[in-house]
Amino acid sequence: MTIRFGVIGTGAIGREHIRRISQTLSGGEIVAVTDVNQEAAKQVVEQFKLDASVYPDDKSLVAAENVDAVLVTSWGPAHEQSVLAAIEEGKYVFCEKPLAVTAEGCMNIVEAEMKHGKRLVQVGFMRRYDSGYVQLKEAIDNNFIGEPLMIRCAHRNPEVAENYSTDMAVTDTLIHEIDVLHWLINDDYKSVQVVFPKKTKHALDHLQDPQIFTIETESGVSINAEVFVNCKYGYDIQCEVIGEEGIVKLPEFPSIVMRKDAKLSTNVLMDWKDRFIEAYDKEIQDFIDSVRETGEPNGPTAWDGYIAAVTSDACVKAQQTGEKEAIVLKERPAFYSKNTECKT
Ligand code: NAD
Ligand code: NAI
Ligand code: ISE
Repeated sequence: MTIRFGVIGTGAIGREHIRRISQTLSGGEIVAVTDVNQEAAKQVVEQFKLDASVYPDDKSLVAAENVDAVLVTSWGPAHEQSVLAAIEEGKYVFCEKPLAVTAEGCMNIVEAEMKHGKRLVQVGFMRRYDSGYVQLKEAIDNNFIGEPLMIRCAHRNPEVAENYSTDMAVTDTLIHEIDVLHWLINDDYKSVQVVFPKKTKHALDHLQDPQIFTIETESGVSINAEVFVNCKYGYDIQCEVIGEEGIVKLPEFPSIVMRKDAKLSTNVLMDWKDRFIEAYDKEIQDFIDSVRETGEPNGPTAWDGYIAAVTSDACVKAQQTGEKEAIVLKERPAFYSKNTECKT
């Protein structure tokens, strides 16, 4: 059975995912698209030569009879409404992060999915499919470094759009670390504090950049996470876990090694699309395969979306207060007790 996708939001990542589903992956096809900018939706049909209908809005797309699964790649504040509409219709849904922009919105989705009675939702936290993070997790789970004690990580973008605001360092950017780090060390977050170091001259007036988040986990692991979105030199993701018996660290992204003009160098990527290209392929292939084989998606759940939203709310509060803010989750429902195993 081919999974027939309807896509809501045909912007940057919507087009990327349409390309991968129609040209790279197997078992899926694009049969419907919509975007608040209807021209963008029409263009995508032409650009990728899709045999797909253009719908006026998310509700009509979700209701279309030939749509089996919905891909939500609109901007964050629109996600909740589209995901709830998909659940209401009993359709599978792959939703880009954030699942919803508030913890309450994520809980609405969690409750709707539990009421439906089986899993329909997967959230686009693709780092769990990245081979570097998968190797870190294997090493930690196999006790290679003993108990993790500290994590040092950095999320650096060369630049951001003018509308990128201080809170988006959390809701748009740090959210990937928020999701992947608790999964990596099998722990829960307890508190967060934020400091703003000296500001780069490359950031617009309204944006604090860089920012440093100190997150403490329930077991006492201390996480130091830098977000620096005007770093200029490249798109750079770093993560080092320091344990009682040793250290594990993400590999550098592969590059040829160059010797020229008395210099030894390697390339640094400039774009997130390239850094996680294999992880994006794997997460959506896993979604397609799991739905076809088991009738449920297998990757990051709506509950993972909720954990990220609660943590992200505390991080934004900590940006505003300068104080240490508590991260308090509701109890995990039995419905989400099974640990997801991302097929990589
Ligand atoms: P974008 O602005 O390029 O595209 C968003 C598109 O959605 C636009 O075409 C816009 O017109 C459309 N849209 C907005 N609201 C809509 C609605 N209610 N109905 C239909 N269409 C709507 O943004 P993007 O960079 O593609 O990001 C989209 C989403 O993907 C965001 O949630 C973002 O956080 C996420 N994202 C994730 C990653 C990742 O690494 N996982 C990377 C980039 C973006
Ligand atoms: P974008 O701005 O390029 O595209 C968003 C598109 O959604 C636009 O075309 C816009 O017109 C459309 N849109 C907005 N509201 C809509 C609505 N209510 N209904 C239909 N269409 C709507 O944004 P981008 O970069 O593609 O990001 C989209 C989402 O993907 C965001 O949630 C973002 O966080 C996420 N994202 C995830 C990444 C990842 O690494 N997982 C990377 C980049 C984005
Ligand atoms: C973008 O939305 C992403 O999700 C990228 O992975 C991230 O690096 C970037 O900072 C975000 O804007």
